[in-house]
Amino acid sequence: MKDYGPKEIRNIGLVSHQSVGKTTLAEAMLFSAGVTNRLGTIEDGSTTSDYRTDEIERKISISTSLAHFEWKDRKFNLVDMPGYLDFIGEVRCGLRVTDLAVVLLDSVSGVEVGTEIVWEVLEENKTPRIFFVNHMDKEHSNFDKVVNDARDAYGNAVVAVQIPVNQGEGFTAIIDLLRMKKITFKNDGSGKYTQEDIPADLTDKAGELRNALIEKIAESDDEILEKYFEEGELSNEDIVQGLKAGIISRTIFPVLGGAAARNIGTQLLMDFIAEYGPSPADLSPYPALDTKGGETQVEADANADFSALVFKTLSEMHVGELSLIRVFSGTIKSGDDVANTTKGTSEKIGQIYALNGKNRNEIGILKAGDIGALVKLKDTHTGNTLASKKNPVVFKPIKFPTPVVEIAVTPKSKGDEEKISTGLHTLTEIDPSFTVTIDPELRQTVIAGQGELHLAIIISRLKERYGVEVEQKRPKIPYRETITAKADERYRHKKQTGGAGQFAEVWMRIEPIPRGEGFSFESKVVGGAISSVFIPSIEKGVRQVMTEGAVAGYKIVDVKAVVYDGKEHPVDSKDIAFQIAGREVFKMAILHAKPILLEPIYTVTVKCPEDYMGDVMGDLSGRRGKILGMEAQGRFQVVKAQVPLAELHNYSTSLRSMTQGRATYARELSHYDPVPKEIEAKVVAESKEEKEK
Ligand SMILES: Nc1nc2c(ncn2[C@@H]2O[C@H](COP(=O)(O)OP(=O)(O)OP(=O)(O)O)[C@@H](O)[C@H]2O)c(=O)[nH]1
Ligand SMILES: [Mg+2]
Repeated sequence: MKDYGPKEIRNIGLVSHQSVGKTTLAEAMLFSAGVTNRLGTIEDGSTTSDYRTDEIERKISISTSLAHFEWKDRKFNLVDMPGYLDFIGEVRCGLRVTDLAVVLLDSVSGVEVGTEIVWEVLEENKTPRIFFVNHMDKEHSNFDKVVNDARDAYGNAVVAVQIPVNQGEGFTAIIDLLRMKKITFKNDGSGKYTQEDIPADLTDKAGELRNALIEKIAESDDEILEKYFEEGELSNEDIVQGLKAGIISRTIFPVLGGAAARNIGTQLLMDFIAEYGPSPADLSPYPALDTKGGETQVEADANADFSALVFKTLSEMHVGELSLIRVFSGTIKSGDDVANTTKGTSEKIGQIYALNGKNRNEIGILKAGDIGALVKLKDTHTGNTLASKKNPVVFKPIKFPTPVVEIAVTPKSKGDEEKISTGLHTLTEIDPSFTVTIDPELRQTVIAGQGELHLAIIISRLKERYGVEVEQKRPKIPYRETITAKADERYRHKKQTGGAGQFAEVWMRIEPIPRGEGFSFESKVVGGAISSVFIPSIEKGVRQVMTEGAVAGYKIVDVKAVVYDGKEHPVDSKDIAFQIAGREVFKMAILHAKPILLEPIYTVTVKCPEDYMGDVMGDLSGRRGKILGMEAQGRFQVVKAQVPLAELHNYSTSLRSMTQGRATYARELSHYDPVPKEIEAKVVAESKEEKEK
């Protein structure tokens, strides 16, 4: 392959609601550019980017894939991201290295919830973008309606640069408003086309839309706008410059269309990107941080100091870990020594590859603006920065969404604990939108992610890669025990077996203290009834009960304990005896101080379209939730409520099905509240049952 500079590279990210045709579009581009010699399909599992077994089986994209090709003297890097909401973490990674996002819209459904969610990430990253209305060969396709839909949602920057001629079944022809020609594709998937003048019945519409487009382009640059007022038209040069500027400044979101599965419109899209799409040189410099966290920049220049973002690590069967990187500045070669500036470690660069799905091609060098893969890095993971040791810049970390579903896992066979923990740990490094917490208090390992499918995929990878199977359970709730009354108890511990005996007697008062204050321990023993050396022993015994619980095996909170008297024996009193007496007297006191259970209450924030608000609030109340308030936020309503954690199991899944996937939610621990009596009895009974097992 030719050596492409930062002006000639196009880093394209494909994003959309699920199943709009991103992977199929990537396939059509690769075929059109001659990288593949047949058009793969989702149906027979033969596409370049959905090559993993789980993707082929489920017919959806799960991981980000890379592909590249040459077109019109440009090098295109394609980043094909999944559309299914569970994999939004992949989109957050991929969009960090995208210079131009192609947002696919369905020719019938237009803007969907997945489009809205992706749009938020695009806005955060300020990514230039164009629309591609796909599925134009479907019945009821309506390009104009979709363009209007997008304009309603995203404003006047949305402007059509094409008109479909025969949308719906049998779709083959498109009018290109920049060339002012009608282009007719062969309907055999070859992508071959012929070009003619615009037919008479469409000249008026084409003329009108072209004027609107030219006006929009003129508005992107004051100088061009002046020319436009003087001459009423724009030169080709001005159009290229103005359109490119509008795309970069995000004042123009051009809309194109086609039918990827039939390879119709693909090449017009590729031509459009080659001509008007921003290059790394256009978007340079890129923001970075210096070693002290101060803001700095890097230039898309192959001769500058090296810097790259590891935007994704893939753990591939039989290959090991592949680190996908985008070089933002400088050049990297096999054999180079570079810094991992996120971790403050050093990495030696081995082979460097260009990828087309699973196919790897060793290239040995990667320059500013380009995307490729590294293998066998020691300790570098998703989101890390690699940079020259001379100028060790760091890129801002990738922002991952917090998990919304969780499940507790235990090994199916004894002895697999170690393997599971290593496996899960590696999987979180690959995909930080998934987390693992080992909870010593409840003795459980909890995995959490973006949806049930996300967790199912993690569990199947654990089996595939690490050979371990797990049982899944509903995670235990971290209840707390506390008291609601005072109590006063005495306990004598006495043991006389053979030689040395044990003796200790402790008198103790306990009382509740305000919520959140935890634990307080005091000694008011006078006259040496208990020697001061044994006071810490008593406290140790009490603290043991505080962590183990007295009622149902949960941590005790908000109790004050006072030792005020007792007895000791000159020979038999010792540390262990007072620990035991302390433990037992405290346990008895708790049981007599009207103990109750507390449960964690979460503040839940749900964002959804107005239409679903009633259902969402009704459901929250059904979950013992208290609605705190509601407010409008753009096209959405946001409701805040406090809900017990015990009622939030699988909430994300039911919220999705309740709202056709149009709602999202976040949650955060607020405080602890008493558990209602009937539920408390159940929890206590369950914990007894567990103990007896
Ligand atoms: N009729 C028609 N079907 C299409 C077209 N493009 C894609 N499809 C079909 O739409 C389905 C989804 O296509 P994909 O390429 O997997 O879509 P995707 O956006 O990559 O899906 P995810 O990555 O899972 O979100 C497949 O069955 C494709 O064959 C098209 O232009 N016309
Ligand atoms: Mg896909």
